[in-house]
Amino acid sequence: MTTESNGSPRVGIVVGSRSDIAAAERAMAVLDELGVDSEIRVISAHRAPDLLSRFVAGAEARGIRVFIAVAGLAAHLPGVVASQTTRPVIGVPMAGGVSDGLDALLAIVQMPKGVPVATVGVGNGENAGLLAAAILAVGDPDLRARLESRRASQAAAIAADPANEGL
Ligand code: RP5
Repeated sequence: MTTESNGSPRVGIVVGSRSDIAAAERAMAVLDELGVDSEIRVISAHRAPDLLSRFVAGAEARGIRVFIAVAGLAAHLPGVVASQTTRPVIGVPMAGGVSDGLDALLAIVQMPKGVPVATVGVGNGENAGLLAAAILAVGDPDLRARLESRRASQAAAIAADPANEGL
């Protein structure tokens, strides 16, 4: 298990392998930009199931409000995390394997009923971070304002593209 943390984390990001860490870092970067502290752990659901359970239980007690779980191949990590918490869990499928990420995408998005996992696009750590922030923003007006401002900047940058002159 490894920790990267930037303060008192509200979002717990867990990856199934070190090979997934770039997507986790993209989630952490966007959360950082929005003033949301997060942490990254490297814990395989099938190679270290007891450690994963300890992480989920301990994370909740430390104030984690939302989990992001990043995994490839059979990609059961997000579902296993969700089975142990009622906090929202966002799954990030990773490319690789026989169908270059389609396997992980279907594994995560096709979570059977009773225990939901939200799913973002293959490798899309940035959207996972933004969705985690949107969930937290429901009860945090300052964060909501920062999210709205980010959206406005994004739209302004597109409007400023020389191809859009005169619109
Ligand atoms: C999954 O298997 C991980 O999430 C990773 O995406 C994939 C490959 O893992 P490594 O072989 O790189 O450890 O458990």
